[in-house]
Amino acid sequence: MRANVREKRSPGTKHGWKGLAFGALLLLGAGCVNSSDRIELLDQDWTHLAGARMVDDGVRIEGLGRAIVPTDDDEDQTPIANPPINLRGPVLKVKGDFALSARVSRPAASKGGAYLTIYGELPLTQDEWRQEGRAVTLGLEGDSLIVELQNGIADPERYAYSLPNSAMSQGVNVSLARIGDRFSIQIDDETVALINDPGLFDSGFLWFGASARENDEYLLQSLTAHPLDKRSEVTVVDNQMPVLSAEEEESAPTGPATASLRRLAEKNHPQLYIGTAVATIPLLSDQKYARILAREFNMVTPENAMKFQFIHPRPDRYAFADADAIVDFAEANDMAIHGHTLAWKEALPRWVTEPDHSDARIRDILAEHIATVVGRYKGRIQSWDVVNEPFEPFGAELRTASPWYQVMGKDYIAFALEEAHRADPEAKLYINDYALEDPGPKSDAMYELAKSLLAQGVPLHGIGFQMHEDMTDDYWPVEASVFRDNVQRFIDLGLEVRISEMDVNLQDDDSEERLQQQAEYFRSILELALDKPAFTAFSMWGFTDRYSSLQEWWDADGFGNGLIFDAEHQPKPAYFSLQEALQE
Ligand code: 9MR
Repeated sequence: MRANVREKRSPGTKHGWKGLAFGALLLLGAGCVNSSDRIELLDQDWTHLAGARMVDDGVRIEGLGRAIVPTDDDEDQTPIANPPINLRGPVLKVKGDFALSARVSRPAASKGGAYLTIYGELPLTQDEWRQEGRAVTLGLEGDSLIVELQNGIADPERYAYSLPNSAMSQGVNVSLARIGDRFSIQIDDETVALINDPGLFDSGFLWFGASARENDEYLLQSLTAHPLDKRSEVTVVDNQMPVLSAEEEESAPTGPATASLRRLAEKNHPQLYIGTAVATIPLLSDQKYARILAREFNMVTPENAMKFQFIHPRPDRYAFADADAIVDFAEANDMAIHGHTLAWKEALPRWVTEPDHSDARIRDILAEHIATVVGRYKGRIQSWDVVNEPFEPFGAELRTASPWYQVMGKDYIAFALEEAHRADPEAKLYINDYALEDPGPKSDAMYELAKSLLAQGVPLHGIGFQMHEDMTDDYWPVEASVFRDNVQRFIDLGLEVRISEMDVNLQDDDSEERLQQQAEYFRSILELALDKPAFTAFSMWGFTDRYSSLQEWWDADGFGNGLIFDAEHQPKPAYFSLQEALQE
Protein backbone atom coordinates (compact mmCIF):
# COMPACT_ATOMS: atom_id res chain seq x y z
CA MET A 1 0.00 0.00 0.00
CA ARG A 2 1.10 3.55 -0.46
CA ALA A 3 3.02 5.04 2.46
CA ASN A 4 1.19 8.32 2.24
CA VAL A 5 -2.07 9.12 0.62
CA ARG A 6 -1.21 10.65 -2.72
CA GLU A 7 0.44 13.95 -2.49
CA LYS A 8 -1.56 16.28 -4.66
CA ARG A 9 -0.03 19.19 -6.43
CA SER A 10 -1.93 22.33 -5.78
CA PRO A 11 -4.55 22.77 -8.45
CA GLY A 12 -3.52 25.14 -11.14
CA THR A 13 0.18 24.39 -10.74
CA LYS A 14 1.44 25.26 -14.15
CA HIS A 15 4.58 24.31 -15.91
CA GLY A 16 5.71 24.46 -19.47
CA TRP A 17 6.72 21.59 -21.68
CA LYS A 18 10.33 20.68 -21.55
CA GLY A 19 12.06 19.19 -24.53
CA LEU A 20 9.06 17.26 -25.81
CA ALA A 21 7.86 17.85 -29.32
CA PHE A 22 4.14 17.88 -28.88
CA GLY A 23 3.26 18.75 -32.45
CA ALA A 24 4.83 15.56 -33.69
CA LEU A 25 2.43 13.53 -31.59
CA LEU A 26 -0.79 14.65 -33.14
CA LEU A 27 -3.18 12.20 -34.69
CA LEU A 28 -2.81 12.83 -38.34
CA GLY A 29 -5.53 11.08 -40.23
CA ALA A 30 -5.34 10.37 -43.89
CA GLY A 31 -7.33 13.24 -45.31
CA CYS A 32 -5.51 16.54 -44.87
CA VAL A 33 -7.16 19.29 -46.87
CA ASN A 34 -4.86 22.06 -48.04
CA SER A 35 -6.41 25.42 -48.48
CA SER A 36 -5.30 28.96 -48.83
CA ASP A 37 -8.89 30.10 -48.55
CA ARG A 38 -11.01 30.99 -45.59
CA ILE A 39 -12.14 27.81 -43.81
CA GLU A 40 -15.49 27.76 -42.01
CA LEU A 41 -14.84 25.57 -38.98
CA LEU A 42 -18.50 25.27 -38.07
CA ASP A 43 -18.90 23.08 -41.15
CA GLN A 44 -16.88 20.48 -39.25
CA ASP A 45 -18.11 18.21 -36.47
CA TRP A 46 -19.13 20.00 -33.25
CA THR A 47 -21.44 17.27 -32.00
CA HIS A 48 -18.84 15.91 -29.58
CA LEU A 49 -18.35 19.17 -27.70
CA ALA A 50 -20.09 18.93 -24.33
CA GLY A 51 -22.76 21.63 -24.05
CA ALA A 52 -22.84 22.30 -27.83
CA ARG A 53 -25.80 21.82 -30.15
CA MET A 54 -25.58 22.30 -33.91
CA VAL A 55 -28.50 24.48 -35.02
CA ASP A 56 -29.46 26.07 -38.35
CA ASP A 57 -27.64 29.32 -37.75
CA GLY A 58 -24.53 28.01 -36.03
CA VAL A 59 -23.55 26.17 -32.87
CA ARG A 60 -25.39 26.91 -29.67
CA ILE A 61 -23.10 26.78 -26.63
CA GLU A 62 -24.71 26.15 -23.28
CA GLY A 63 -22.88 26.75 -19.99
CA LEU A 64 -22.46 23.49 -18.06
CA GLY A 65 -20.50 25.11 -15.26
CA ARG A 66 -18.14 22.17 -15.36
CA ALA A 67 -15.49 22.82 -12.78
CA ILE A 68 -12.96 20.83 -10.88
CA VAL A 69 -13.80 21.00 -7.20
CA PRO A 70 -10.89 20.04 -4.96
CA THR A 71 -12.05 17.80 -2.14
CA ASP A 72 -8.87 17.65 -0.13
CA ASP A 73 -9.48 19.47 3.13
CA ASP A 74 -6.04 21.11 3.00
CA GLU A 75 -6.53 22.67 -0.36
CA ASP A 76 -8.14 25.85 -1.49
CA GLN A 77 -11.63 24.65 -2.39
CA THR A 78 -12.25 27.22 -5.12
CA PRO A 79 -13.53 25.39 -8.18
CA ILE A 80 -11.26 25.52 -11.21
CA ALA A 81 -13.08 25.78 -14.51
CA ASN A 82 -12.84 22.69 -16.69
CA PRO A 83 -14.38 23.96 -19.92
CA PRO A 84 -15.20 21.42 -22.62
CA ILE A 85 -12.82 20.96 -25.55
CA ASN A 86 -13.87 19.76 -28.99
CA LEU A 87 -11.33 16.93 -29.03
CA ARG A 88 -13.00 15.01 -31.84
CA GLY A 89 -13.85 18.09 -33.83
CA PRO A 90 -11.73 20.20 -36.14
CA VAL A 91 -8.03 20.55 -35.43
CA LEU A 92 -6.07 23.10 -37.43
CA LYS A 93 -2.53 22.85 -38.63
CA VAL A 94 -1.08 26.34 -38.94
CA LYS A 95 2.09 27.83 -40.35
CA GLY A 96 3.10 31.46 -40.44
CA ASP A 97 0.66 34.31 -40.04
CA PHE A 98 -3.02 33.50 -39.83
CA ALA A 99 -6.32 34.88 -38.56
CA LEU A 100 -9.25 33.33 -36.73
CA SER A 101 -12.54 35.12 -36.72
CA ALA A 102 -15.60 34.35 -34.61
CA ARG A 103 -19.07 35.80 -35.00
CA VAL A 104 -20.88 35.55 -31.69
CA SER A 105 -24.30 36.60 -30.44
CA ARG A 106 -25.94 36.33 -27.05
CA PRO A 107 -29.52 36.48 -25.89
CA ALA A 108 -30.36 40.12 -25.03
CA ALA A 109 -30.69 39.34 -21.34
CA SER A 110 -27.31 37.68 -21.12
CA LYS A 111 -24.75 39.35 -18.91
CA GLY A 112 -22.76 36.22 -18.51
CA GLY A 113 -19.66 34.92 -20.13
CA ALA A 114 -19.29 33.49 -23.63
CA TYR A 115 -15.88 31.94 -24.24
CA LEU A 116 -13.87 30.51 -27.09
CA THR A 117 -10.52 28.97 -26.27
CA ILE A 118 -7.88 28.18 -28.84
CA TYR A 119 -5.30 25.71 -27.55
CA GLY A 120 -1.79 25.33 -28.97
CA GLU A 121 -1.13 22.72 -26.29
CA LEU A 122 -3.93 20.95 -24.50
CA PRO A 123 -4.14 20.96 -20.73
CA LEU A 124 -4.01 17.73 -18.81
CA THR A 125 -7.40 17.68 -17.22
CA GLN A 126 -6.96 15.26 -14.39
CA ASP A 127 -10.05 15.98 -12.40
CA GLU A 128 -8.61 17.54 -9.26
CA TRP A 129 -5.10 17.62 -10.63
CA ARG A 130 -5.13 19.93 -13.58
CA GLN A 131 -2.10 21.05 -15.56
CA GLU A 132 -2.69 23.95 -17.85
CA GLY A 133 -1.71 23.94 -21.50
CA ARG A 134 -1.03 26.89 -23.79
CA ALA A 135 -4.01 28.78 -25.04
CA VAL A 136 -5.74 32.03 -25.87
CA THR A 137 -9.26 32.58 -24.57
CA LEU A 138 -11.54 35.19 -26.08
CA GLY A 139 -14.49 35.97 -23.84
CA LEU A 140 -17.48 38.28 -23.84
CA GLU A 141 -18.24 39.34 -20.29
CA GLY A 142 -20.86 42.04 -19.88
CA ASP A 143 -19.76 44.92 -22.12
CA SER A 144 -16.16 43.79 -22.42
CA LEU A 145 -14.08 41.54 -24.58
CA ILE A 146 -11.67 39.61 -22.40
CA VAL A 147 -8.46 38.17 -23.82
CA GLU A 148 -6.56 35.66 -21.70
CA LEU A 149 -3.17 34.25 -22.57
CA GLN A 150 -2.28 31.03 -20.79
CA ASN A 151 1.33 29.96 -21.27
CA GLY A 152 1.16 26.78 -19.20
CA ILE A 153 3.40 28.19 -16.47
CA ALA A 154 2.10 31.31 -14.79
CA ASP A 155 -1.39 32.61 -14.07
CA PRO A 156 -2.98 33.81 -17.29
CA GLU A 157 -2.35 37.32 -18.60
CA ARG A 158 -5.71 39.00 -18.86
CA TYR A 159 -6.75 42.03 -20.93
CA ALA A 160 -10.16 43.72 -21.27
CA TYR A 161 -11.55 45.92 -24.07
CA SER A 162 -14.89 47.70 -24.42
CA LEU A 163 -17.38 46.30 -26.86
CA PRO A 164 -19.46 48.53 -29.14
CA ASN A 165 -23.02 49.11 -27.88
CA SER A 166 -24.53 47.01 -30.63
CA ALA A 167 -22.48 43.99 -29.68
CA MET A 168 -25.06 42.18 -27.55
CA SER A 169 -27.90 40.48 -29.29
CA GLN A 170 -27.05 41.40 -32.89
CA GLY A 171 -23.69 39.81 -32.67
CA VAL A 172 -20.10 40.86 -32.79
CA ASN A 173 -17.08 39.78 -34.82
CA VAL A 174 -14.04 39.05 -32.76
CA SER A 175 -10.78 38.20 -34.51
CA LEU A 176 -7.42 37.01 -33.40
CA ALA A 177 -4.53 37.17 -35.84
CA ARG A 178 -1.04 35.88 -35.26
CA ILE A 179 1.33 38.21 -37.05
CA GLY A 180 4.97 37.42 -36.44
CA ASP A 181 5.42 37.30 -32.70
CA ARG A 182 2.34 39.33 -31.90
CA PHE A 183 -1.39 38.79 -31.61
CA SER A 184 -3.64 41.38 -33.15
CA ILE A 185 -7.14 41.54 -31.65
CA GLN A 186 -10.00 43.01 -33.61
CA ILE A 187 -13.58 43.81 -32.72
CA ASP A 188 -15.81 44.32 -35.76
CA ASP A 189 -12.79 44.95 -37.99
CA GLU A 190 -11.28 47.53 -35.71
CA THR A 191 -7.91 46.65 -34.20
CA VAL A 192 -8.11 47.09 -30.46
CA ALA A 193 -4.84 45.59 -29.31
CA LEU A 194 -1.46 44.18 -30.21
CA ILE A 195 -0.17 41.74 -27.61
CA ASN A 196 3.17 39.88 -27.56
CA ASP A 197 2.73 36.18 -28.27
CA PRO A 198 4.89 34.04 -25.97
CA GLY A 199 4.74 31.26 -28.58
CA LEU A 200 1.36 29.87 -27.59
CA PHE A 201 0.77 28.21 -30.95
CA ASP A 202 4.31 27.02 -31.59
CA SER A 203 3.15 23.40 -31.72
CA GLY A 204 1.62 24.24 -35.11
CA PHE A 205 -1.73 22.66 -34.13
CA LEU A 206 -4.85 24.30 -32.77
CA TRP A 207 -7.76 22.76 -30.86
CA PHE A 208 -10.95 24.59 -29.98
CA GLY A 209 -13.01 24.80 -26.84
CA ALA A 210 -16.20 26.76 -26.33
CA SER A 211 -18.21 27.35 -23.20
CA ALA A 212 -20.62 29.75 -21.57
CA ARG A 213 -21.07 30.69 -17.97
CA GLU A 214 -23.31 28.27 -16.07
CA ASN A 215 -27.00 28.71 -16.93
CA ASP A 216 -26.11 31.04 -19.80
CA GLU A 217 -25.73 30.36 -23.49
CA TYR A 218 -24.57 31.94 -26.71
CA LEU A 219 -24.62 31.33 -30.41
CA LEU A 220 -21.43 30.84 -32.34
CA GLN A 221 -22.58 31.94 -35.76
CA SER A 222 -19.35 31.42 -37.59
CA LEU A 223 -15.74 30.56 -36.91
CA THR A 224 -13.32 30.98 -39.77
CA ALA A 225 -9.60 30.61 -40.26
CA HIS A 226 -7.37 31.83 -43.05
CA PRO A 227 -3.69 32.39 -43.81
CA LEU A 228 -2.57 36.01 -44.02
CA ASP A 229 0.00 35.72 -46.79
CA LYS A 230 1.25 33.34 -49.44
CA ARG A 231 3.89 31.70 -47.27
CA SER A 232 1.41 30.90 -44.53
CA GLU A 233 -0.86 27.88 -44.33
CA VAL A 234 -4.00 26.85 -42.51
CA THR A 235 -5.15 23.27 -42.91
CA VAL A 236 -7.90 21.22 -41.31
CA VAL A 237 -6.55 17.99 -39.88
CA ASP A 238 -8.70 14.91 -39.89
CA ASN A 239 -8.55 13.86 -36.24
CA GLN A 240 -9.51 10.21 -36.54
CA MET A 241 -9.98 7.66 -33.80
CA PRO A 242 -6.96 5.38 -34.24
CA VAL A 243 -7.50 1.72 -34.99
CA LEU A 244 -4.45 -0.47 -34.81
CA SER A 245 -3.34 -2.05 -38.07
CA ALA A 246 -1.97 -5.57 -38.39
CA GLU A 247 1.59 -4.29 -38.93
CA GLU A 248 1.40 -2.04 -35.91
CA GLU A 249 0.37 -5.00 -33.83
CA GLU A 250 3.64 -6.60 -34.80
CA SER A 251 5.62 -3.64 -33.54
CA ALA A 252 5.62 -4.49 -29.83
CA PRO A 253 8.99 -3.91 -28.18
CA THR A 254 11.15 -7.00 -28.48
CA GLY A 255 12.34 -8.34 -25.16
CA PRO A 256 11.94 -11.82 -23.76
CA ALA A 257 8.99 -12.13 -26.14
CA THR A 258 8.19 -10.53 -29.45
CA ALA A 259 4.47 -10.09 -28.89
CA SER A 260 2.59 -7.37 -27.03
CA LEU A 261 1.25 -7.84 -23.51
CA ARG A 262 -2.33 -8.26 -24.70
CA ARG A 263 -1.44 -10.80 -27.38
CA LEU A 264 0.59 -12.86 -24.93
CA ALA A 265 -2.24 -12.75 -22.42
CA GLU A 266 -4.87 -13.63 -25.02
CA LYS A 267 -2.82 -16.61 -26.14
CA ASN A 268 -1.51 -17.93 -22.83
CA HIS A 269 -3.85 -16.59 -20.13
CA PRO A 270 -7.21 -15.71 -21.68
CA GLN A 271 -8.93 -15.48 -18.27
CA LEU A 272 -6.98 -12.34 -17.35
CA TYR A 273 -7.41 -8.90 -18.89
CA ILE A 274 -4.33 -6.69 -19.14
CA GLY A 275 -5.62 -3.24 -18.42
CA THR A 276 -4.78 0.38 -17.90
CA ALA A 277 -6.45 3.63 -16.95
CA VAL A 278 -6.97 5.93 -19.93
CA ALA A 279 -7.25 9.71 -20.20
CA THR A 280 -9.16 11.32 -23.05
CA ILE A 281 -6.88 14.22 -23.92
CA PRO A 282 -3.81 12.13 -24.74
CA LEU A 283 -6.03 9.48 -26.32
CA LEU A 284 -7.29 12.02 -28.84
CA SER A 285 -4.17 14.12 -29.29
CA ASP A 286 -1.14 11.85 -28.95
CA GLN A 287 -0.96 9.23 -31.63
CA LYS A 288 1.81 7.30 -29.95
CA TYR A 289 -0.17 7.05 -26.73
CA ALA A 290 -3.24 5.76 -28.52
CA ARG A 291 -1.31 3.20 -30.51
CA ILE A 292 0.63 1.79 -27.56
CA LEU A 293 -2.65 1.59 -25.68
CA ALA A 294 -4.39 -0.38 -28.41
CA ARG A 295 -1.40 -2.61 -29.00
CA GLU A 296 -0.60 -3.57 -25.41
CA PHE A 297 -3.89 -3.68 -23.51
CA ASN A 298 -7.22 -5.43 -23.86
CA MET A 299 -9.04 -3.54 -21.11
CA VAL A 300 -9.34 0.16 -20.28
CA THR A 301 -10.63 2.04 -17.24
CA PRO A 302 -11.51 5.69 -17.85
CA GLU A 303 -9.26 7.55 -15.40
CA ASN A 304 -11.61 10.50 -14.92
CA ALA A 305 -14.10 10.72 -17.79
CA MET A 306 -16.88 8.79 -16.03
CA LYS A 307 -16.53 10.46 -12.65
CA PHE A 308 -19.63 12.26 -11.46
CA GLN A 309 -18.53 15.87 -11.93
CA PHE A 310 -17.20 15.12 -15.40
CA ILE A 311 -20.13 13.22 -16.76
CA HIS A 312 -23.02 14.83 -14.87
CA PRO A 313 -22.07 18.48 -14.34
CA ARG A 314 -25.60 19.82 -13.84
CA PRO A 315 -28.78 18.23 -12.44
CA ASP A 316 -30.36 17.88 -15.87
CA ARG A 317 -27.24 17.71 -18.02
CA TYR A 318 -24.86 14.89 -18.76
CA ALA A 319 -21.59 15.37 -20.65
CA PHE A 320 -20.86 12.04 -22.28
CA ALA A 321 -18.43 13.14 -25.00
CA ASP A 322 -15.20 12.12 -23.28
CA ALA A 323 -16.58 8.85 -21.95
CA ASP A 324 -18.08 8.04 -25.36
CA ALA A 325 -14.71 8.62 -27.03
CA ILE A 326 -13.10 6.06 -24.74
CA VAL A 327 -15.88 3.53 -25.27
CA ASP A 328 -15.75 4.01 -29.06
CA PHE A 329 -11.97 3.66 -29.08
CA ALA A 330 -12.08 0.52 -26.95
CA GLU A 331 -14.69 -1.10 -29.14
CA ALA A 332 -12.86 -0.17 -32.34
CA ASN A 333 -9.77 -1.86 -30.93
CA ASP A 334 -11.51 -4.85 -29.41
CA MET A 335 -10.84 -3.92 -25.80
CA ALA A 336 -13.04 -4.50 -22.75
CA ILE A 337 -14.07 -1.55 -20.58
CA HIS A 338 -14.14 -1.33 -16.80
CA GLY A 339 -16.31 1.60 -15.70
CA HIS A 340 -15.08 3.93 -12.95
CA THR A 341 -16.89 5.05 -10.78
CA LEU A 342 -20.49 5.55 -9.56
CA ALA A 343 -20.69 6.07 -5.80
CA TRP A 344 -17.67 7.85 -4.37
CA LYS A 345 -17.13 10.68 -1.95
CA GLU A 346 -14.86 12.51 -4.39
CA ALA A 347 -15.29 14.06 -7.84
CA LEU A 348 -18.77 15.31 -7.01
CA PRO A 349 -20.10 18.46 -8.67
CA ARG A 350 -21.12 21.45 -6.59
CA TRP A 351 -24.79 20.92 -7.34
CA VAL A 352 -24.68 17.62 -5.46
CA THR A 353 -22.60 18.72 -2.49
CA GLU A 354 -23.70 22.29 -1.89
CA PRO A 355 -27.47 22.64 -1.61
CA ASP A 356 -29.49 21.22 1.21
CA HIS A 357 -31.11 18.30 -0.56
CA SER A 358 -33.73 16.23 1.22
CA ASP A 359 -32.85 12.63 2.01
CA ALA A 360 -35.24 11.40 -0.65
CA ARG A 361 -33.66 13.69 -3.22
CA ILE A 362 -30.14 12.37 -2.49
CA ARG A 363 -31.39 8.83 -3.00
CA ASP A 364 -33.03 9.87 -6.26
CA ILE A 365 -29.90 11.65 -7.47
CA LEU A 366 -27.76 8.57 -6.96
CA ALA A 367 -30.33 6.18 -8.40
CA GLU A 368 -30.95 8.35 -11.46
CA HIS A 369 -27.23 8.91 -12.02
CA ILE A 370 -26.48 5.20 -11.89
CA ALA A 371 -29.45 4.28 -14.09
CA THR A 372 -28.42 6.85 -16.70
CA VAL A 373 -24.69 6.20 -16.82
CA VAL A 374 -24.83 2.41 -16.54
CA GLY A 375 -27.88 2.35 -18.81
CA ARG A 376 -26.15 4.35 -21.53
CA TYR A 377 -23.34 1.81 -21.77
CA LYS A 378 -25.41 -1.28 -21.06
CA GLY A 379 -23.91 -4.29 -22.78
CA ARG A 380 -20.80 -2.28 -23.72
CA ILE A 381 -19.14 -1.94 -20.32
CA GLN A 382 -18.35 -5.33 -18.83
CA SER A 383 -17.70 -4.35 -15.24
CA TRP A 384 -17.98 -1.33 -12.92
CA ASP A 385 -16.38 0.09 -9.82
CA VAL A 386 -19.82 0.78 -8.43
CA VAL A 387 -18.49 1.86 -5.05
CA ASN A 388 -15.10 3.48 -4.82
CA GLU A 389 -13.00 3.78 -1.70
CA PRO A 390 -15.73 3.30 0.89
CA PHE A 391 -13.22 3.08 3.75
CA GLU A 392 -11.07 5.65 5.48
CA PRO A 393 -7.54 5.81 3.99
CA PHE A 394 -5.92 3.44 6.48
CA GLY A 395 -8.69 2.45 8.83
CA ALA A 396 -11.58 0.06 9.22
CA GLU A 397 -14.26 2.75 9.40
CA LEU A 398 -16.47 3.65 6.49
CA ARG A 399 -15.96 7.14 5.13
CA THR A 400 -18.82 9.28 6.26
CA ALA A 401 -18.24 12.48 4.28
CA SER A 402 -20.24 11.68 1.13
CA PRO A 403 -23.85 12.77 0.76
CA TRP A 404 -24.58 9.10 0.06
CA TYR A 405 -23.34 7.98 3.47
CA GLN A 406 -24.81 11.02 5.22
CA VAL A 407 -28.28 10.06 4.05
CA MET A 408 -28.24 6.28 3.83
CA GLY A 409 -25.46 5.29 6.19
CA LYS A 410 -23.71 2.11 5.14
CA ASP A 411 -26.78 1.05 3.16
CA TYR A 412 -25.69 3.32 0.32
CA ILE A 413 -23.33 0.54 -0.74
CA ALA A 414 -26.06 -2.05 -1.23
CA PHE A 415 -28.29 0.62 -2.73
CA ALA A 416 -25.72 1.55 -5.38
CA LEU A 417 -25.02 -2.09 -6.23
CA GLU A 418 -28.74 -2.85 -6.60
CA GLU A 419 -29.27 0.17 -8.85
CA ALA A 420 -26.32 -0.72 -11.04
CA HIS A 421 -27.55 -4.30 -11.31
CA ARG A 422 -30.99 -3.08 -12.32
CA ALA A 423 -29.46 -0.89 -15.03
CA ASP A 424 -27.31 -3.67 -16.49
CA PRO A 425 -27.93 -7.14 -15.07
CA GLU A 426 -25.00 -8.57 -17.04
CA ALA A 427 -22.33 -6.19 -15.75
CA LYS A 428 -19.95 -7.41 -13.05
CA LEU A 429 -20.09 -5.11 -10.06
CA TYR A 430 -17.10 -4.27 -7.89
CA ILE A 431 -16.11 -2.39 -4.78
CA ASN A 432 -12.68 -0.84 -5.26
CA ASP A 433 -10.27 0.47 -2.64
CA TYR A 434 -6.62 0.99 -1.80
CA ALA A 435 -4.45 -0.29 1.04
CA LEU A 436 -6.29 -3.63 1.02
CA GLU A 437 -3.49 -5.93 -0.01
CA ASP A 438 -1.98 -6.25 3.49
CA PRO A 439 -3.95 -8.14 6.07
CA GLY A 440 -5.05 -5.63 8.68
CA PRO A 441 -8.04 -3.68 9.91
CA LYS A 442 -8.96 -2.14 6.56
CA SER A 443 -8.73 -5.39 4.67
CA ASP A 444 -10.64 -7.19 7.45
CA ALA A 445 -13.36 -4.57 7.27
CA MET A 446 -13.66 -4.98 3.49
CA TYR A 447 -13.88 -8.74 3.95
CA GLU A 448 -16.67 -8.40 6.52
CA LEU A 449 -18.50 -5.92 4.31
CA ALA A 450 -18.30 -8.22 1.27
CA LYS A 451 -19.40 -11.20 3.30
CA SER A 452 -22.42 -9.43 4.71
CA LEU A 453 -23.47 -8.03 1.33
CA LEU A 454 -23.31 -11.50 -0.19
CA ALA A 455 -25.28 -12.94 2.72
CA GLN A 456 -28.01 -10.38 2.02
CA GLY A 457 -28.06 -11.34 -1.64
CA VAL A 458 -26.72 -7.98 -2.82
CA PRO A 459 -25.30 -8.17 -6.37
CA LEU A 460 -21.60 -7.84 -5.59
CA HIS A 461 -19.28 -9.74 -7.90
CA GLY A 462 -15.79 -8.63 -7.06
CA ILE A 463 -13.25 -6.58 -5.17
CA GLY A 464 -10.70 -4.26 -6.78
CA PHE A 465 -7.32 -4.06 -5.10
CA GLN A 466 -5.86 -0.79 -6.33
CA MET A 467 -2.21 -1.42 -5.46
CA HIS A 468 -0.87 2.10 -5.58
CA GLU A 469 2.57 1.37 -4.23
CA ASP A 470 5.64 3.34 -3.27
CA MET A 471 9.16 1.98 -3.56
CA THR A 472 11.70 4.25 -1.93
CA ASP A 473 14.61 3.97 0.49
CA ASP A 474 12.14 4.52 3.32
CA TYR A 475 9.24 2.47 2.11
CA TRP A 476 8.81 -0.87 0.39
CA PRO A 477 5.58 -2.28 -1.04
CA VAL A 478 3.86 -5.33 0.41
CA GLU A 479 5.35 -8.67 -0.62
CA ALA A 480 3.38 -10.62 -3.20
CA SER A 481 3.31 -13.63 -0.85
CA VAL A 482 1.62 -11.56 1.86
CA PHE A 483 -0.98 -10.34 -0.59
CA ARG A 484 -1.48 -13.91 -1.85
CA ASP A 485 -2.41 -15.13 1.62
CA ASN A 486 -4.72 -12.20 2.22
CA VAL A 487 -6.59 -12.30 -1.08
CA GLN A 488 -7.53 -15.95 -0.72
CA ARG A 489 -10.28 -15.29 1.81
CA PHE A 490 -12.03 -12.97 -0.65
CA ILE A 491 -11.77 -15.62 -3.35
CA ASP A 492 -13.17 -18.18 -0.92
CA LEU A 493 -16.30 -16.05 -0.65
CA GLY A 494 -16.83 -16.81 -4.33
CA LEU A 495 -15.82 -13.32 -5.45
CA GLU A 496 -13.80 -12.26 -8.44
CA VAL A 497 -10.77 -10.10 -7.68
CA ARG A 498 -8.78 -7.68 -9.81
CA ILE A 499 -5.64 -5.59 -9.56
CA SER A 500 -7.31 -2.36 -10.49
CA GLU A 501 -4.91 0.60 -10.37
CA MET A 502 -1.36 -0.61 -9.97
CA ASP A 503 1.58 1.77 -10.04
CA VAL A 504 4.91 1.51 -8.26
CA ASN A 505 6.16 4.98 -7.61
CA LEU A 506 9.86 5.53 -7.34
CA GLN A 507 9.60 9.24 -6.65
CA ASP A 508 12.61 10.78 -8.38
CA ASP A 509 14.84 7.70 -8.20
CA ASP A 510 14.96 6.19 -11.65
CA SER A 511 18.35 4.51 -11.27
CA GLU A 512 18.88 1.23 -13.13
CA GLU A 513 18.85 -0.67 -9.86
CA ARG A 514 15.54 0.80 -8.77
CA LEU A 515 13.98 0.24 -12.19
CA GLN A 516 14.97 -3.43 -11.93
CA GLN A 517 13.41 -3.68 -8.48
CA GLN A 518 10.27 -2.07 -9.81
CA ALA A 519 10.23 -4.58 -12.68
CA GLU A 520 10.59 -7.51 -10.30
CA TYR A 521 7.76 -6.21 -8.17
CA PHE A 522 5.38 -5.74 -11.07
CA ARG A 523 6.23 -9.24 -12.20
CA SER A 524 5.62 -10.77 -8.77
CA ILE A 525 2.11 -9.30 -8.65
CA LEU A 526 1.27 -10.33 -12.21
CA GLU A 527 2.48 -13.87 -11.48
CA LEU A 528 0.21 -14.00 -8.48
CA ALA A 529 -2.74 -12.88 -10.61
CA LEU A 530 -1.89 -15.46 -13.28
CA ASP A 531 -1.77 -18.14 -10.68
CA LYS A 532 -5.30 -17.70 -9.39
CA PRO A 533 -8.19 -17.94 -11.84
CA ALA A 534 -10.35 -15.65 -9.65
CA PHE A 535 -8.22 -12.71 -10.85
CA THR A 536 -10.02 -11.20 -13.81
CA ALA A 537 -7.68 -8.28 -14.54
CA PHE A 538 -4.22 -6.97 -13.99
CA SER A 539 -4.73 -3.28 -14.56
CA MET A 540 -2.43 -0.33 -14.04
CA TRP A 541 -3.21 3.34 -13.40
CA GLY A 542 -1.91 4.46 -16.75
CA PHE A 543 0.96 3.03 -18.73
CA THR A 544 3.22 5.97 -19.52
CA ASP A 545 4.91 8.24 -17.02
CA ARG A 546 4.30 11.08 -19.44
CA TYR A 547 0.64 11.35 -18.45
CA SER A 548 0.63 9.74 -15.03
CA SER A 549 -1.33 11.80 -12.56
CA LEU A 550 1.70 11.56 -10.28
CA GLN A 551 4.32 12.55 -12.80
CA GLU A 552 5.78 15.96 -13.27
CA TRP A 553 4.86 15.62 -16.88
CA TRP A 554 6.83 18.64 -17.94
CA ASP A 555 9.95 16.86 -16.79
CA ALA A 556 11.08 13.57 -18.26
CA ASP A 557 12.96 12.72 -15.03
CA GLY A 558 9.88 13.63 -13.03
CA PHE A 559 8.40 12.65 -9.76
CA GLY A 560 6.42 9.42 -9.90
CA ASN A 561 8.14 7.17 -12.44
CA GLY A 562 5.59 4.57 -11.44
CA LEU A 563 4.47 3.08 -14.75
CA ILE A 564 5.89 0.68 -17.34
CA PHE A 565 6.69 3.18 -20.12
CA ASP A 566 8.78 6.28 -19.44
CA ALA A 567 7.87 9.88 -20.17
CA GLU A 568 9.16 9.46 -23.74
CA HIS A 569 6.88 6.43 -24.21
CA GLN A 570 9.84 4.03 -24.12
CA PRO A 571 9.36 0.63 -22.42
CA LYS A 572 11.01 0.32 -19.02
CA PRO A 573 12.39 -2.89 -17.48
CA ALA A 574 8.94 -3.37 -15.91
CA TYR A 575 7.40 -3.71 -19.38
CA PHE A 576 9.77 -6.52 -20.27
CA SER A 577 9.25 -8.28 -16.96
CA LEU A 578 5.49 -8.38 -17.63
CA GLN A 579 6.15 -9.66 -21.15
CA GLU A 580 8.26 -12.41 -19.68
CA ALA A 581 5.70 -13.39 -17.06
CA LEU A 582 2.95 -13.59 -19.68
CA GLN A 583 5.03 -15.68 -22.00
CA GLU A 584 5.61 -18.41 -19.48
O1 9MR B 1 -5.66 9.73 -11.45
C1 9MR B 1 -6.81 10.43 -11.00
C2 9MR B 1 -6.54 11.92 -10.95
O2 9MR B 1 -6.33 12.40 -12.26
C3 9MR B 1 -7.73 12.63 -10.29
O3 9MR B 1 -7.42 13.99 -10.11
C4 9MR B 1 -8.06 12.01 -8.96
C5 9MR B 1 -9.32 12.60 -8.33
O4 9MR B 1 -10.45 12.32 -9.11
O5 9MR B 1 -8.29 10.62 -9.12
C6 9MR B 1 -7.18 9.92 -9.63
O6 9MR B 1 -7.54 8.57 -9.73
C7 9MR B 1 -7.83 7.91 -8.49
C8 9MR B 1 -8.95 6.93 -8.72
O7 9MR B 1 -10.06 7.57 -9.29
C9 9MR B 1 -9.35 6.23 -7.45
N1 9MR B 1 -8.20 5.63 -6.80
C10 9MR B 1 -7.02 6.47 -6.66
C11 9MR B 1 -6.65 7.04 -8.01
C12 9MR B 1 -5.31 7.70 -8.02
O8 9MR B 1 -5.17 8.62 -7.02
